[in-house]
Amino acid sequence: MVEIARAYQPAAACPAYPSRQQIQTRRQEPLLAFAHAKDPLFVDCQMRFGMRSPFQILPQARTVVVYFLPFAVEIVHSNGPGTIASYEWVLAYVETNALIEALSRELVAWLGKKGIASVAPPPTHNFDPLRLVRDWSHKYAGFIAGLGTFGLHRMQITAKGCGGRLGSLVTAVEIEPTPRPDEPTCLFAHDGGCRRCLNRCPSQALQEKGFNRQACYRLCLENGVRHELLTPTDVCGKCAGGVPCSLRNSVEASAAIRRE
Ligand code: B12
Ligand code: SF4
Ligand code: SF4
Repeated sequence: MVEIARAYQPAAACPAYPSRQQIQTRRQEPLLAFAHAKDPLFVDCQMRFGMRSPFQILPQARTVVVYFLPFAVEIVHSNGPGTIASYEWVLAYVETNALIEALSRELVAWLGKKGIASVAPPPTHNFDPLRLVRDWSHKYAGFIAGLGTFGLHRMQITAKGCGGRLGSLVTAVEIEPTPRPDEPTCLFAHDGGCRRCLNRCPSQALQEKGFNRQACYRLCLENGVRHELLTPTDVCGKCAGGVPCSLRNSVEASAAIRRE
């Protein structure tokens, strides 16, 4: 799958994805992880958050594949300063959503030709507009597959940080699950030593003990209006820019600095 993502040529089959010449977003190598569809944490996710189980998505599910497409370093850095989402971040959001949709479509078709049934939930924009939740969480799937852990900012922090986008695919093929990390990847979860993302949030949606998703969404929509030349969208990500976990597992990175 990494090979497919690496060698990816925009498919004419996906009109949402612009031709390669038009794409400006640069990304780092994708990360990939696998969870067993019967992992008990999926049941936990169903009970605690009302998520669908892999079997409700695909009755013959065996594996949940989760991938992270990290944005190029300069894109993540561009969203560090100020309170308005940078043009580069907004463009990366739009282009990477389109890439995930195209990738999902191609993977499902490719596996289908081999007789393997698969379903890929969309990257976003399928959530309940009032409650602002969806019944499938790429983040939770990533956590179960060992791609990363949750940060204080509620996003998933992978080995390449949180500055990028997640996709997942439920498939009927059996693949050995990836081990989950033993340690958290967020410095706050590790030893309470960081709260940078809270200070970065322009809408105060993000608090140590809560998250006001409506306030976050309002700001995301405002940014969408500012960047309306791109396409109507909802985007911010200031909590993911200019923080220790933007581009790396912040706990490992700070341990490495202490060792030097
Ligand atoms: C609805 C939605 C929103 C809503 C609400 C967000 C929210 N956090 O609730 C709004 C519009 C506000 C929003 C904003 C943003 N979003 Co959004 N959003 C989604 C969407 C479509 C569904 C999320 C959802 O409803 N899940 C259901 C709920 C119940 O689950 P959850 O939020 O994923 O997490 C629950 C559990 O995991 C659990 N949990 C939390 N901590 C822990 C810790 C442990 C140990 C455990 C076990 C569980 C646990 O608690 C959560 C329930 O409150 C997902 C795509 C998807 N389908 O997954 C993208 C997604 C979560 N968004 C994403 C991003 C990047 C953003 C923004 C930065 C906007 C931007 N692109 O610039 C902001 C960040 C806001 C923030 N700090 O979280 C990415 C996250 C990437 C990452 N590295 O984690 C996703 C995965 C899209 C993608 N395809 O990449 N988003
Ligand atoms: S900025 Fe600090 S506290 Fe916030 S999620 Fe990243 S590592 Fe955790
Ligand atoms: S995306 Fe923006 S508004 Fe939402 S929590 Fe992060 S910094 Fe705050």
